[in-house]
Amino acid sequence: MDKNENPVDQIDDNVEIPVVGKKESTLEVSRRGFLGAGAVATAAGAVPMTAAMFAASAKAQAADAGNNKAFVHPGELDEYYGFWSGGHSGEVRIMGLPSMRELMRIPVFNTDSATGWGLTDESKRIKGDSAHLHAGDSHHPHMSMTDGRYNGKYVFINDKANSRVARIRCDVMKTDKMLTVPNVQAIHGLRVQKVPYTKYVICNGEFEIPLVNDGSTMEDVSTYRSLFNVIDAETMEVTFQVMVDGNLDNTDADYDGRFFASTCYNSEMGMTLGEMVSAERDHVVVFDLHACEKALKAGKFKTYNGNKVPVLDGTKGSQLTRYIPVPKSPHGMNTSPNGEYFVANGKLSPTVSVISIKKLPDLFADKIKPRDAIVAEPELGLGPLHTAFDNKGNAYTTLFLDSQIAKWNVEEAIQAYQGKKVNYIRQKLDVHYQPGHNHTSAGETRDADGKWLISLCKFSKDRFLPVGPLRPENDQLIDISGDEMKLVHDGPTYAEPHDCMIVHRSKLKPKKLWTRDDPIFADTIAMAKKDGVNVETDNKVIRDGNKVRVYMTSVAPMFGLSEFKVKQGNEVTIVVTNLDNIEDVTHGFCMTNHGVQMEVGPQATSSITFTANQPGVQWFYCNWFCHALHMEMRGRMFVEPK
Ligand code: RUQ
Ligand code: CUA
Repeated sequence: MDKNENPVDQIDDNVEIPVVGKKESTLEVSRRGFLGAGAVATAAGAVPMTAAMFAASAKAQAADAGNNKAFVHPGELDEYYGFWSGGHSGEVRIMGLPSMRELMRIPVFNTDSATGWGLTDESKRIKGDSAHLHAGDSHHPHMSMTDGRYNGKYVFINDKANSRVARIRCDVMKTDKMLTVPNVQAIHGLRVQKVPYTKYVICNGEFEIPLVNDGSTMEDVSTYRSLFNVIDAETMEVTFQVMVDGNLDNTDADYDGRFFASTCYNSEMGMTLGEMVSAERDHVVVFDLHACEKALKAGKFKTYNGNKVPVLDGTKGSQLTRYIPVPKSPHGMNTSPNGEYFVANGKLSPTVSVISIKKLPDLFADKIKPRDAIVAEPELGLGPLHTAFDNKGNAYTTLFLDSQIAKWNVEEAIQAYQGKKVNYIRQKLDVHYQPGHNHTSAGETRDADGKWLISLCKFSKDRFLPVGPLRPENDQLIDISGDEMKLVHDGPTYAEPHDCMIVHRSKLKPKKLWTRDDPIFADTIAMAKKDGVNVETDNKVIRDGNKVRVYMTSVAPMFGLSEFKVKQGNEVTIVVTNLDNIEDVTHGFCMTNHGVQMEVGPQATSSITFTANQPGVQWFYCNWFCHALHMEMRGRMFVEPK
C-alpha cells in the first residue's frame, strides 16, 4: 500500500507534540490560555517532544500499567455496571466496567428512532406535559439507595435544558416517569436521599428567575430566586421547594437522613459573568430536612405561578437552612462515604472546603458560627470541580485547569488545617484533558470499595484519531486499588458524559423478558380492552370515526396482519404485541415514509400513532433483526384516497 493511502501514515514523525502533563509544555500553555485561567502564569522554557518520543513515552506508560486489570476477555462479563449521563444528547448510557464497553443506551430526554422513544404512545404518556419536547441535557444519574447503599431500583437524572427530572426503572432499564419541575429554570445538581432510603430525590434549580415569572417583573433582580427541590421518588411529584439566597449548583445528602448541602456559585445574584464572579466568597447552603418537613406540616409555605407546590422560605435567617461561606464559586458537592464530611469543590479557588456533618446540629442550634463547621480547606491545584472517595480515607479531586486528579488524604488535610505539618497530597495524575466529574466504584455509598476511578475528561485532543472539528470526549479509567493511581484505559465518548456512577453487578437483576402486566403498557392494554380486543390473541382493526386502531401480534418472522385498510387522513394507531417468549428476540415496527419506528421487546406491547396522509400502498416492516426471514417480516397498509 502506498504510504500516503493511510492517513495515520501521514502523521509527520517530526511534528512537535507537546509533553502531556509537563507543567512547562506548550500544550499546557495553550490549554490554559484557551480556557482563560487568568491566574496562571505562562511557563517559560517549554520542551517540545517529537511524535517518536511521545509514542515511546506512551508505550512506557502502557507497560507500566502492567497486567491490565481492565481487560475483560471476549465472552467474559464485567464486574460493574456504569451509568453514564449522555449530556446534551439527552440520554443515559450503561457501560460495563472495567472493560468500558458501552452496553446499552437508555433514551430519556431525547428522541430515539431505534426504540421509538419520544414517538410511541407509551413514551409520550411517560413524558407527559413535555411530550412535545425532543431535546434535553442530562447531567447527573444517581441510583436509589437503602441505608446508604445502592438498591438497584431506580436511576434518576436531571434535564438542565428543560427543567425536568426523569426516573429509569432498573428492572427493564427504561424511563418510566418524567416531571417538569415548576417555579424553576434549569434543574442542575441532582442526588438522592441516602438514609434511611431514597424517599426523596433532591435537585437544584440553577438559574435565578422571578418567583412569579409571568412577565410582570423581569429587570428587577431582587425578585429573582433559585429553588431547592425535594421530589417524592415514588410518585415523582414535587413534595416541596425551598427558596434560597443566591443560586444553586450541585448537591448531595448526608448518611443520617437529616441534611442536604448545595453549592452556590452566584451569591452576588449577578446577571453577567463579571458580576457573577466578583465576590471572594460564595456559600454552601445546608438544608435541614426535619425542619423543612415540620414547616411543611405547619403550613408555613406559599404557592406561586398557579401551581400547588409548597415553597418554603429558606433565605438567610431562616431556621430551615444555614449558609456556610466558602471560597469563590464552588461547584461539586460530595459526601464522604464514611458519612463524616460534605466536600465543596472550589472551582475558581484552588481549594476544597471540608464541612464536618457532625458539627451541623450545633450550627443549626446556633452554638457555632457557619465557618466553624469547616474542618479543612486543602489546596489541591487549579480548578477543583468534583471529588470522589475510596474506602481508605482518600479523596480524588478533578483539577479542570491542571488536567489532573489530585489524590489526597482527608484526615491529614484536617490535621494540616489545625496547623500540623503534613503533606496530605498523595499523588497527582495527569488526565487527558480537562476533567469535570469523576467517580469511584460505589464511591457515593457506604460500599465504596476503592477499586476504580473514572475521570470524565471534557477534551480528548490528541488521544484518538482525528474525526473532524468535533471530537469525542475522553472517559479515562484509573486503577486506584494500589497506593498509586494508574491510568488503564481511554474511552472516547459522545457529548457529554457529565457525570456517572458505578454499581457492582450484584446490585442489579434486570429482567430478560417483559412481564405482560408491566405498567409501562398497561394503558395500551386498557385501551384494547375497551375496544374488545385481547392483544395476545386478536389481530383486529377497530374503526372509530376518523380514528383507526390496528391491533396485531408478532411472532418471528410474522406480524399477525399482513395487510389492513385505512382512509387517507385517518389517525392510525398501531398496537403490536410481541408474543415471542425468547430472550433477545425483539421485533420492531416501521411504517415506511411516515417517521414511524419502534421497538417491541419480547412479551411487550408497544403502540404508535400517526396520520395516514399518503394514498396507495405503504409497506410496514420489522426493523429489529429477529429471524432468518426478518426481511420478509412485513405487510401492507392500503390507504384509500380521499
Ligand atoms: S456539573 S463538571 Cu453539570 Cu455535574 Cu460539574
Ligand atoms: Cu421481527 Cu425483525
